[in-house]
Amino acid sequence: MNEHRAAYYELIARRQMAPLWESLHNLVPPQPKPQAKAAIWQYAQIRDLVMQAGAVISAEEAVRRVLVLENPGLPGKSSITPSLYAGLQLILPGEIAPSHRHTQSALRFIIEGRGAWTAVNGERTTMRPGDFIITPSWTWHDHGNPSAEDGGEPVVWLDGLDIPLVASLDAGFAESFPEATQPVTRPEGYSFARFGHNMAPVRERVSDPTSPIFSYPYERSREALDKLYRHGDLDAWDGVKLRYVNPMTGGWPMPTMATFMQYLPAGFQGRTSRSTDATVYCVVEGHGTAHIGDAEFSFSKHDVFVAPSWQPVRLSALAESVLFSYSDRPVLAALNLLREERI
Ligand code: GTQ
Repeated sequence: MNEHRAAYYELIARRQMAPLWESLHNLVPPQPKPQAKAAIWQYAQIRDLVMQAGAVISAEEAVRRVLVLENPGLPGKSSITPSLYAGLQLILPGEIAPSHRHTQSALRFIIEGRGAWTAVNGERTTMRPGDFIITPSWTWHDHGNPSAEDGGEPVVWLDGLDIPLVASLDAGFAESFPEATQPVTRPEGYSFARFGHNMAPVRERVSDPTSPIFSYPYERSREALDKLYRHGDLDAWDGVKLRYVNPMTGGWPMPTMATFMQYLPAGFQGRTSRSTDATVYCVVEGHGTAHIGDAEFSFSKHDVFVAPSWQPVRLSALAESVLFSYSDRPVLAALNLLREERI
């Protein structure tokens, strides 16, 4: 850079100004250039470490005993994509993760163990592997696990939150509930009875953008995928893929996060696609290979992997496989920034 320019840049920097022409191509790139990298967390390699967290700190002291899955391209950001967070939460028999609420929306995808519960709006939902559970923005929520005598076992789930998105908007609020757990005022299954059977209370108004169903049981999603596959509904890119819906709107279950479940038959070799919604996958069943950009990952049951925005993704299955996934698709769609390409 010539001296005249360098001196000028120093002068304007003192007035909190900078020359756009030095950064225009970075600020307005011809296509997305994600800092986030394709990455995988293989459960076989991290499970012991997740369980060891149980001896390091109690759920009560930790408030949330979670190992954050941090994208290697976003160091120090506690983010798996620029807008989304992922973590593995452990709750041991007899423990409680105390009640709080925050403006960030959360999803729980149960990985292993059963019998723990999460409470939202006075209703507890029992967790089972493969269940997709929602904690809507600004609702009190606590998690708990029955004692070992009552059949409690260590339960691990994937937390998906819009923490980085909310942080980028400076819109985070949080508070603690005065008690460890919120009062239980409704029987388990109450919300599902009201909204989970393709029916809804007659006089219910739609005012909330978040689905009134807290728990989408795996059994039902799995059965739907199975039936569609048997009928021959196999997409060359996606296998059999369904999105979860808010039954009151037909839209996404949460305002900021979309969730999906897909089935890939044994031997499936998917074609390549890409999209601007960076996506986090969790393997529910099976094993196979994910090609994401230049990366190639072998995935197995319970692994978590992430595909950054606009990176070509190609999935193949060695055994019949089921993948859960979530992304910020509702945000991109609402802002007219969703682009997809099937290659
Ligand atoms: O369970 O409320 O992984 O507030 C991060 C923040 C879980 C939760 C996380 C949270 C929670």
